[in-house]
Amino acid sequence: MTDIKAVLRAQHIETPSWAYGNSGTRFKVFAQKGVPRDPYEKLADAAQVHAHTGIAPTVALHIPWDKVDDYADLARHAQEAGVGIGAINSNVFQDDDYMLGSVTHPSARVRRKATDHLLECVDIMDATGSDTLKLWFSDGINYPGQDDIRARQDRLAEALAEVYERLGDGQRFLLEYKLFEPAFYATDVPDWGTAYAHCAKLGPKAQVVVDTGHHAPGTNIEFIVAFLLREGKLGGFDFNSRFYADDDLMVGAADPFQLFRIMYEVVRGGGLDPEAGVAFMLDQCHNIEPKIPGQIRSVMNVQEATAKALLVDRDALSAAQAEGDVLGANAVFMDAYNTDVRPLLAELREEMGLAPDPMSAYAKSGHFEKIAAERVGGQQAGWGA
Ligand code: PSV
Ligand code: MN
Ligand code: MN
Repeated sequence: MTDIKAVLRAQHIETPSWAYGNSGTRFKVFAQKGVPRDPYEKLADAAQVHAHTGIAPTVALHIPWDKVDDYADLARHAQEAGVGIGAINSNVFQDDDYMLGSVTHPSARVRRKATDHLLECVDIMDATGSDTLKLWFSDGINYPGQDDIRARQDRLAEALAEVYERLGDGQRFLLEYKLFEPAFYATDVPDWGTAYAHCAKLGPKAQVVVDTGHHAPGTNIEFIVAFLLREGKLGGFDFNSRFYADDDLMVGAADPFQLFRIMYEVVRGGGLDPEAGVAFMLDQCHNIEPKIPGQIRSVMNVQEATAKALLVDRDALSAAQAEGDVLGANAVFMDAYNTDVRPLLAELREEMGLAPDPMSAYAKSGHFEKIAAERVGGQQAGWGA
């Protein structure tokens, strides 16, 4: 039988630097107390999440939201704080030049500028030791006929090929898809199929990232996960929750059962093996809730879903499936989901030298009071920054 605790101890969940900054809605950014004033302080906050959960040892950066003069210095600072630099997220969506697109823009000048930014992100990977570049394009069109859908795919393929060529040994890029927003009529990378086709053409260093908030309502995300993992093309997750669109709420908050189903397919496909290279990242913003506890809660939610997925009695499930025992198979699956794994995880944390409840441990630590007093004028997470 799988040593569930050993697997859970080895799981790594990456938190995003932008989750620690001030964020809000299209209507208002709500400033909170103690929010980081620079990327260095974001890393310090991420280190708190790791210190209390023991399983969040890396932080994703977003460029230029986390622009600094010396990235090697930032990486050193991260290490001193007890975390490492994870994925480098590119940003080709916040410049006036990108109104009609970035790498798929009709103008060669704008495409060059966008691709140069992606290449600069690979330079930052070199400087920080990051092995993953995450690409999300807001590119698309709002009106039928606005631009040539097929030509935009050609331009996308050209840019991706140039970035792919630039990747060094041990580096990869993850291509993220999103159904809609900010483009509404036709998005250039709208779904996993489009992302998969571009990545498959390029080779093993190109994989797909599944942002759980980027699908149409009712989409069977676990099917996508199973399929991509089977093809060796599941590079990772951007975890969050959605009720309506790209809500970016805490993972596991809206639909913990869906998260369990996703994690079951990860377990089933060997996606928790470190060699599988699946990155478990959070992509969220905490508009109304405190940031560090919001991240701690999110990490715990992924961990709980993973524990439940590991508890599925695979032998019993296979036997029921082979016999065509529909209700029996479903019962095996639901038994695992309905198990309260919190005592198991509390025990695991104590074995790791941590407090059994990271939420109350953080609340009691006095860290929030300290940063609230020290930091004045925290940074905005990114949008409009
Ligand atoms: C886009 O909606 C997205 O999911 C991409 O991953 C961006 O990098 C991120 O959100 C920005 O928060
Ligand atoms: Mn995302
Ligand atoms: Mn998103």
